[in-house]
Amino acid sequence: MIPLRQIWPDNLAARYRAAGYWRSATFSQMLRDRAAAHPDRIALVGGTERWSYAELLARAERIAGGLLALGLKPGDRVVVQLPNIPEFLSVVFGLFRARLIPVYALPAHRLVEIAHFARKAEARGYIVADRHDGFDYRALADELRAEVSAVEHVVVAGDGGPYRALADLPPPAALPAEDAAPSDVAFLQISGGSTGLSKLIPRTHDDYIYSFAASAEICGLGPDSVYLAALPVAHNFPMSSPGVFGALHAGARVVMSPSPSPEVAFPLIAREGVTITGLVPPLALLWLQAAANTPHDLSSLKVLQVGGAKFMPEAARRVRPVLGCTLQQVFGMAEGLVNYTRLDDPEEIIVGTQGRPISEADEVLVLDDAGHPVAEGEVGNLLTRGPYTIRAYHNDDVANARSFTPDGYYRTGDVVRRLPGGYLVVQGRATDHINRAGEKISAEEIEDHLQAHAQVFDAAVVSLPDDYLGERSCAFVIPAGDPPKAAALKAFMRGRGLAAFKVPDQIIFVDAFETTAVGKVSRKELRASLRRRFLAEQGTRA
Ligand code: OOB
Repeated sequence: MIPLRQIWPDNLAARYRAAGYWRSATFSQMLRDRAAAHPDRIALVGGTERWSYAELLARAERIAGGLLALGLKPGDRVVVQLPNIPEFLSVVFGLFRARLIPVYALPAHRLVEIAHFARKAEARGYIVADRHDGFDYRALADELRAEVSAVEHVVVAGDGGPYRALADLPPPAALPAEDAAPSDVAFLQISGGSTGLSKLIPRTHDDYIYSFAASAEICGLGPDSVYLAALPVAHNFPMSSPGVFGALHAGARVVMSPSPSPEVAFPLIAREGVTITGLVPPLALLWLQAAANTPHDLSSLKVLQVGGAKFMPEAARRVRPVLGCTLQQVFGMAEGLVNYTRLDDPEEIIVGTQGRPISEADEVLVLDDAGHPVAEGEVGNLLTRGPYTIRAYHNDDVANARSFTPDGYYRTGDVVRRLPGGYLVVQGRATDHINRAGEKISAEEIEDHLQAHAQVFDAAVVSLPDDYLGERSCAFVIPAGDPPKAAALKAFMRGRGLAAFKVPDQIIFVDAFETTAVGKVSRKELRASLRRRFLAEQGTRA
């Protein structure tokens, strides 16, 4: 197995420890400490379950022992694909306790993505829910095992069907006496996937615990806070900004919402006295609309976080008057750096910027295309390094060479302006991905799938502005002979086992792509020019 590593240079690591950013703690220790300090306090609410901190710990330890009894060995990687149910947290804390490595997949992922994660991580286990949102994950497990035979163990939260149910693990094996080391990789998170398939992001106990503990402080979390996990909790935003882990770190309560829709989330806010939650911009728009005449009492909500994609100032301005709470913009990335507007910032900053970094140790560069720093307020490429930003992806030399500078800065691909005080305004991005309501889609990956269709000669996928999604995906397709029906091409894409959000929203057939005199053009220029021409024809600005 390729070892998991995330290594900062010694001098920086020493600085991060000395400054107290890295606190030499592990996930298991954190849960044990909290359960010892306030065993009976409710940690987690979901469905009909209400678990105290002591109960969450007991369940995690039971799962840890059961997974080891199944035959998984410390160090093994386990793909976790669970929706927002309490078992998400008992499972991942169980994995940490058994020194197994979770690989986080989103409920929307399908065979293409899951098989990729399982192969890249060399996973031996797969933990899923029985069904969620009308989809049967046990059937996906069948397909995964047919494709990646190394995945020997499937465990199902709910009705196991042909597989082992989580509630029915074998009698627990002895747990490892030693905790992981704080500098060990705790889990693999997945990247937004700006080029090609998602990369795996190794995060250590030290760096991740720092990021959510500091986030919890910035977001004002305390024992009386109630965090609603509305977005899929496997994503970095609801997981750690401050998310469910930040809430547990603060001794607060986590409420799992099975869906982010106002119909499901509003009654939970009212019933549980939710004080803070996080949304992507399209959902925030939906909530603003629904809140205007809801019968549910939302007055407990103090902070609405919005991030994952750009929240436009006009919508941002409406949060306080409509919801009666503070907006907090969150601009983060699974690779590390997270920026927040602070709760007491002036309204212009809250509405008009995407916040500033968590830490004074976050080093931020804004560079022109030649690599020179731009003046304050000017547009440039964002690069960063710091105490919770990775230095390398797992098992991907090509991506590492492209995404990191020799002195360890991560090239975010985002184009920003930096204002006085370090506040960042996201202007766009340099890479060709589509940010569809916070879900990142690689143009390249989708073009590749389109080309697999017999009636597709060539395809270029671009983002188009969309009032609701922020961006939607549009595939320009040169047919090979008779063009297929757009609906048939979409069905073909779904049949490839891709997450549904990656199926192009719009397909436009064209006769040819323009070429330069030499007869070729970079994919990047091609996408840009197709997008420009289309928008000009529509009379919309790019
Ligand atoms: C979050 O993480 P990822 O890894 O899914 O996506 C990161 C990318 C950023 O590089 C940027 O392009 C975009 O998503 N993004 C934003 C944004 N927040 C993220 N673009 C504009 N405005 C924002 N507020 O999306 C993520 C991770 C942790 C916290 C929040 C979001």
